Amino acid sequence: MGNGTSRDGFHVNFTKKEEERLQRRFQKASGGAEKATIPYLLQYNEIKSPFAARAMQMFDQDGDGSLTLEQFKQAVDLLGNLTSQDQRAEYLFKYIDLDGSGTISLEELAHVLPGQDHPVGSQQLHEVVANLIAAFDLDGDGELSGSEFRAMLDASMSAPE
Ligand SMILES: [Ca+2]
Ligand SMILES: [Ca+2]
Repeated sequence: MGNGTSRDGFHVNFTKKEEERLQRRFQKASGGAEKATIPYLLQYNEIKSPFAARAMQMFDQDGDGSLTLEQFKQAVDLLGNLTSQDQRAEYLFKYIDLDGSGTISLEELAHVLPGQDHPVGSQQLHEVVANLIAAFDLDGDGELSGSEFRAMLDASMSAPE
């Protein structure tokens, strides 16, 4: 891996104590391996919310459903910093809008959605994403604006996972 770069120049600030606690959690979740799967990590995360799962998926850069310690730390840091729903929505939007166009396209959304069973580029995934966009694309331009995205997020946050 050795992927030390993070988008947005996002950096991690933990006290020594927090850092050690996180490391212990990670060790438990990973059983000593280099990576730990997201469901295990979520068990040790006190911030239990649908957003926690999504945040972890965002840091799962290769989409294998597990995180390195470094990625886990970044996700936890993000969760600690984004406390309001507005901040979370804004962060997510910027994160997903890869080309900075101000709208989220099918490709951009497909890129961040893959979780366990949908490899990027699969037809199945594209259908899921196309349906998702269609459901919230109020102005019909085929992409999600900030407010359309927010509506989608609100809907997905309140839905039971
Ligand atoms: Ca875009
Ligand atoms: Ca739209």
